[in-house]
Amino acid sequence: MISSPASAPVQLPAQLFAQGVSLDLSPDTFGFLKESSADEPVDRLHQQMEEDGYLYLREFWDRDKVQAVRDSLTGQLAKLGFLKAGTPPNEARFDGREVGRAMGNPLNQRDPLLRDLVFGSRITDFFQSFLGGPVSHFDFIWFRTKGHGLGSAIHCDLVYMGRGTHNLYTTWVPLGDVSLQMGGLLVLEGSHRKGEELKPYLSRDVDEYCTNREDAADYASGKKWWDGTLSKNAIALQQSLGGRWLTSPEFRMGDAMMFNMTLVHGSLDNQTDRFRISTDTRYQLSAEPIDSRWVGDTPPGHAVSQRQGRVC
Ligand SMILES: O=C(O)CCC(=O)C(=O)O
Ligand SMILES: [Fe+2]
Repeated sequence: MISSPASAPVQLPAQLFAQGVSLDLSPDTFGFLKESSADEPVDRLHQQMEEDGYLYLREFWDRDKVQAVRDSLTGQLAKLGFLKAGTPPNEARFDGREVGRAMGNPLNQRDPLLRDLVFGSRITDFFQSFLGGPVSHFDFIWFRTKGHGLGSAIHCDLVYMGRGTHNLYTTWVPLGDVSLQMGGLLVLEGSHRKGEELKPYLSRDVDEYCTNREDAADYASGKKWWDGTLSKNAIALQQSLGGRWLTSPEFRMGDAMMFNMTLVHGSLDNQTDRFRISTDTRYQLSAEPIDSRWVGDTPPGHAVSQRQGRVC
């Protein structure tokens, strides 16, 4: 049993896993995210972001609005044949076939309901006030449709999107209620303050390679790629950096989880027979430089054309 900030004690499942590693669920190594509200004064929100590296905003959007997006995406999954035959699409029952990683995910980037949610005025007004000026977002939307099995590897977002301003924020959006067993976002407490320890990692970029290394040609041609994983072992990483692993007792439709580029995170493995569906998107001041991999009608993303060599 462990207390969540605002409510009754939460009954934890027997085990929770990150990349197959069973987490230590004792209170000094595991806990729940602090909750904030978008209505708090902006100074308070800045302070919270500074302190924690994230803002977990409950009920940021109307549930109905998020449900409409979920309906659209589960409808697409059903049409594409990913859902168990004869089950209601809203249940998003996994049929054993993975939908694909964020880069190759077949869900529709242009879905108007989704774009209205993640790029609409509710969130852009929020960031305009939070950042203190007109905001832009990356055009690319990262879809996560995780069936039974491993969650996302542990990483910081900076290594995937650090070619523009680092004053950049991710918003992770659960498109359905996500139980502990279904595997929501998992963040390492205080890790955004570990700049010194993480310097060698944070100074890298997944599309960069060392021209003075033997395998430079393999990286330049796309034969090899570093996937940006910080660690495959959540326990070992926690032992070296400190902090508890944090998640929500239940991420609910309508919640928004915003965090900075240096917060260490991944997601819990999915122990259920349903897809965990979420998106993540990025916001920054329009006046600051933007990482060109993620803008335009068809952002190049991690295409080989984006590889850059340097002497390391
Ligand atoms: O949803 C996930 O599994 C990972 C999300 C993530 O890495 C992000 O939001 O930056
Ligand atoms: Fe991430």
